Amino acid sequence: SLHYNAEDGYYKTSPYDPIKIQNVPLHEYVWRDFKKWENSTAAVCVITDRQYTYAQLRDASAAFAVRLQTKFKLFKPDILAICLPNMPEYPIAALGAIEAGLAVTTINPIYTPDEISRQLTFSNAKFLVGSVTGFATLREACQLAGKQIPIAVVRSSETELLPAGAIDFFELISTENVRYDELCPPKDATPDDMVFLPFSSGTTGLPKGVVLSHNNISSNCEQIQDALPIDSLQFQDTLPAVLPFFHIYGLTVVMLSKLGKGARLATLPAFKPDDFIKALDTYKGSILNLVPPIALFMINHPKLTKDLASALRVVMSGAAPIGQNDVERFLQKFPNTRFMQGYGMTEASPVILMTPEGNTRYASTGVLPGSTEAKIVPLDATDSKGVGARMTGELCVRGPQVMSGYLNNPEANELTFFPGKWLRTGDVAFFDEDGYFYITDRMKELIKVKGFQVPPAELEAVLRDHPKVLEAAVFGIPHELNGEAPRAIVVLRQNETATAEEIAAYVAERVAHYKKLEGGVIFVDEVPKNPTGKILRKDLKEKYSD
Ligand code: 4UV
Repeated sequence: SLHYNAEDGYYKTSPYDPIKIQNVPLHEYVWRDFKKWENSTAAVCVITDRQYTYAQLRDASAAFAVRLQTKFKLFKPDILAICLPNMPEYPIAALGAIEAGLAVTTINPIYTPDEISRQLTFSNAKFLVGSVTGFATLREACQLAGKQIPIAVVRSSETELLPAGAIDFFELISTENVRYDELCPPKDATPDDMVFLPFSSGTTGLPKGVVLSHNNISSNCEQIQDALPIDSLQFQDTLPAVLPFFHIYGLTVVMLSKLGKGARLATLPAFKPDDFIKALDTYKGSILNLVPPIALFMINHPKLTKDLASALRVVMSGAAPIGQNDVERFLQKFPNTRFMQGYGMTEASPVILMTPEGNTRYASTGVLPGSTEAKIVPLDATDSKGVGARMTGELCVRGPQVMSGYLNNPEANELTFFPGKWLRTGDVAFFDEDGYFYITDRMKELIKVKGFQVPPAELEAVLRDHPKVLEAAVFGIPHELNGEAPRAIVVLRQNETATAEEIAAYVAERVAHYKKLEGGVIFVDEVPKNPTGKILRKDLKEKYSD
C-alpha cells in the first residue's frame, strides 16, 4: 500500500507479510531442511552427468571448510575467490568457504587475466578455486596482480590431469580422514558479516565490491520463496542452471535459494543450444530462470519444440527488459508454462520486484517482495521525496536484502544512498494503482549485454590505454538479440590515423567477449562534456545512436 511521511514523501510497502530475519550463518540457512532430501540429487552436470546428493554436497562442503582452516590457515576475515563456470562443485566451494568463516568473491570465468587480476587485487583474495581450462589464465592473473595465492582446480572427471602447480580440489573435498571437529567457528561472527563480495559498477564508474551479508542473502531467499506461487517450486524440481553462478542472479536466485528447497540443479558450464535443450529434455528441466536472450532463443529455435520442454512448468526472466510481445510469443509456443518476471540488482542480493501469482501484466516486472519498501524520486527533484502512482522517476528501495555498501568506497556509497538507507537503483520506473512496478528506462551509465554488466568506464579506460587514442566515451545502443551493444566514440591523438576495426580489435583482446565493441567505433573531434569534465552521456545516445 501507499504511505506518506514528511521525510520520504510517498512510498510503497510490500503486499506480502514481513519475512523473518534468519540470523544464522548462510550455510546453516541453506542446509536448514536438508534432512528432508539428503539422498536426493542436489546438483548434476549436464555435460558429464557427475552428480552429488544433498548429503554428499553438504559433507564435501564441510570437508573443504576443515581443510581451508587446517591446511591453508584461512580464517575470518579472509576472502576466497571462485572463478568457475557452473558445475556441481560450485556450491561446494562457496558453502565450504562460508562454513570456514570466509567471505567469497565470485569472478566471471570468461574474464581475461587483466580483468581477473583487478578483482583479485581489489578483494585481496587469499585463495582461488578455478577450473582446469582456466588455470593458465588464473596464474597469469595472479602474476599481473603480484600475488602468490594457492589455486585449487576442479577436474571435470577423475581422469582429467591436474595442471602442474595446481592443488587438486577433489582432495580438499574428500571426506576420507577428515576431522570435522577441527573446524573452528569464526570469532566474533555476526549474521551481518560479509558473506559475498560480487562486483558491480552500480550507477557510475568502475566495478566496485558489493558487501552482502549472511542476513542480506538469506532474507532475499525468504523473500523469493514467499513471492513464488505455491506450486512453482516443488521438491526435486529440476532447474537447468544456465545463468552463471558468479552473477548474483545465478548465485542467489538459482543456486542458494533452490538448494534450500531441495531442488535439483542441472548445471551447464556455458550456454550451448544442444546442451541447453538436453537440460530441458533429458534432464526434464521443470523450472527455469533465464535472461531475455535465452527466452528469444527458446521462441525462435526450430529444434526446441514444446514436446522437448514438456516438463517445463515455470519460467522466470530477469536481468534486462523483455518485451511484452516476446512474453506472449513465448507463451504461445510453450502454453503449459507460467511466465514470471523478476527485477533486481547486485546491490540488493538481488531481488527487488517479482510478478505475483496469476500475473498477466507482462509489461510489469512485478510487486515488492516481503519487508521491501520503494519510492519513486522524480529525476528533476531537489530532494529525495517520493511521488504517487503513475509518476516516473528513479526507483529507490530499502529492505533487509540491500547491501551495507561498497567495500572501501565512501564516495560511491554517498552517491548510491539517499538519506534513510534508500538504495538508488539508477533505473527509471513508475508503479500503478495496484502496486505493480514498470521499469521504463535506465538513467545510470551501465550497459547490459545479455543481462551481463558492461560498465562504460571500464571500456573507456581500455581505450585510453591505446597509444593512438586521446579520449573516448562508451554507451549502449539497442541490439535485437542481446538487448544492448557497446559503442565507442573516439578522439585520436594529433596526426594519428586508425581504423574502427583496429580500435575494436584492441579492446576485444583485453576484455571478456560480451564486452566487445559490437556496436562499432565512431571517430569524433571531441567528447561532449559538461563544464566539470563529466561525459554528457545523454548527448552521446542522442547524437551517435544511429
Ligand atoms: O546488478 P545487475 O547485474 O543485477 C541483475 C539482477 C537480475 C535479477 C535478479 C533477480 C531476479 O529474480 C531476476 O529475475 C533478475 O541483473 O544489474 C542490475 C540492473 O539490471 C537491470 C536494471 O538496470 C538493474 O539496475 N535489470 C535487472 N532486471 C531487470 C532489469 C528487468 N527485469 N527489467 C529491466 N531491467
